[in-house]
Amino acid sequence: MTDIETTKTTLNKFEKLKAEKDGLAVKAELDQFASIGWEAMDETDREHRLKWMGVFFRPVTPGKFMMRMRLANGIITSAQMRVLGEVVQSYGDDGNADITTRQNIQLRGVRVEDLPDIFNKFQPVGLTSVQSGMDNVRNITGDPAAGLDADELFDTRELAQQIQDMITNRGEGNPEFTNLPRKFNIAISGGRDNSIHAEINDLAFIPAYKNDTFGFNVLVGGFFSAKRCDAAIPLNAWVSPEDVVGVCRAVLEVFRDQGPRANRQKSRLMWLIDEIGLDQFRLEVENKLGKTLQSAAEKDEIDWEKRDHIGVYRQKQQGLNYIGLNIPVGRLYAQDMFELARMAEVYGSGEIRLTLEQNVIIPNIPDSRLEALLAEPLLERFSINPDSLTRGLVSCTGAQFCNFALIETKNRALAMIKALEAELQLTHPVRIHWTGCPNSCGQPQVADIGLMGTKVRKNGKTLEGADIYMGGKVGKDAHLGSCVTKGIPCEDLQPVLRDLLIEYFGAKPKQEVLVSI
Ligand code: SRM
Ligand code: SF4
Repeated sequence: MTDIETTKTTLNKFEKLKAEKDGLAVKAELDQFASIGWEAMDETDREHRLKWMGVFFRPVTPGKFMMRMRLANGIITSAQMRVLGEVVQSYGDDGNADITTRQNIQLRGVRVEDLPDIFNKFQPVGLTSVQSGMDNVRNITGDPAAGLDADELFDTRELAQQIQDMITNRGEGNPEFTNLPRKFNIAISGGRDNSIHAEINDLAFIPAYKNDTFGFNVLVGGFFSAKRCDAAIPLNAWVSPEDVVGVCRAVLEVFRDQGPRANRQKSRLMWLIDEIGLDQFRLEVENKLGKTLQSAAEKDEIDWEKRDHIGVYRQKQQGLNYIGLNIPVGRLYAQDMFELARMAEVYGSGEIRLTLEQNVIIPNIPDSRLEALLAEPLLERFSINPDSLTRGLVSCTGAQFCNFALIETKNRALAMIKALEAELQLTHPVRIHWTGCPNSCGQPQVADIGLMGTKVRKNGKTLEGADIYMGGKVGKDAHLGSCVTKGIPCEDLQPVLRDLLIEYFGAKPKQEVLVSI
């Protein structure tokens, strides 16, 4: 047997399906899928290849697909938001949308028969969902306050868009990067507070000066998976803003051409770095780039605590403000999306931004319009001043729509926070992240308190439960938290969380507060 034949016979299911037919090929077949319907479609096209167009079959709701967009730097216009609102509105009770932990939007309820129509609506407003799932590069994250923040060192918006355009051929789809060994995350930070969680990306750029010139230190290999979680490590490289897109391309080419593909549990970038060593990996990147990389700047400029952007903030532009609205667990309905679009147009510049904490920013509000905006009824639900636990709450999709989930997350997270806020008085936000399974989409390892779904046995019954993570530090000196307690049944979680909040986060029982007053 030749080497090629040996490789072929050992291809895992996912490598096989990519080798048989490029995922992006389904783009030309959408009309055909729409006419035959989801049940008649080839199973592999339906359950896997459609993800190259950002369309995800949901075994939990067969026939009602999820659609994951791409919003570089988390920026969306009011016209785009309205189009997304129209899509979910057309699905009635089945339709809604979620802001994701990568500053992005996912739509629910989508039917295959509507896909051609939906993509026709996306095109004129410049929306794309291409290459947002499976073995592709995920949404490119950047500072939520880019271009607004007087203290920023670099406005990340254009670079985030350029990286996305390079990877997706301006949203049309780019076969150069449709067959990576695994998913890939890229983030770029231009501020001082590491707002993009650089440490949990496969490739991240953080601000750093070299000889008084602005550029970025490069981190590589950060990732979470069910089997292994690692913070990104320094590549010992400093790049100027002009070289960022080129370095992304070079790293992706090395990953694509040399990344391990045999075992899906061992295919993320860090596994390649482990295999060939960091120095060799850096050399391979230089070879693809066609020039040598400069060594990293001695220190980076991440020296602030992470901000959540909830509230009202002055922009660097005289007389303008941005407001950050708390969207509980990121869930939006069509009417909310229309309202946000209207408010962005009436009070701002028609722009909306999303944060990694699943919240919304409306920028460019003149001083004279601020008061009227703050009186809008939507702000009663999407508060600029939420209670301390609501403010720091993040949750992945969970069992409502995700078949990997071991527990229901979003609704439970909201109910739990309400109950704890009724019991406790807190003086500062505590970041609680829920994730429905060890895949860690809700990033429990970056939280003050992280909750990871699991199954537990109690009184002879199998129940939904959670492992508890603590110690996640974001912003400067970011580091990952670790599991401190395993297998608490969800029904017993509230008192456990209450005790943690009292012991470690200065919470006081409300009755005690009343008595001491
Ligand atoms: Fe994730 C798979 C949802 C951010 C690690 N993730 C999934 C799938 C596609 C599984 C599935 O097919 O059901 C989930 C879709 C559920 C649904 O219907 O919504 C899913 N992931 C999400 C989102 C929506 C969570 C959220 O509620 O915000 C986030 C979408 C981001 C986006 O806009 O692209 C999301 N996922 C993350 C993150 C966080 C991040 O990127 O900062 C991680 C950990 C970081 C990382 O990837 O290194 C993450 N998701 C995973 C993994 C584990 C990857 C691995 O290497 O093993 C999987 C499973 C897989 O890829 O095999 C996964
Ligand atoms: Fe689904 Fe698990 Fe990701 Fe939550 S963490 S969205 S349950 S895959």
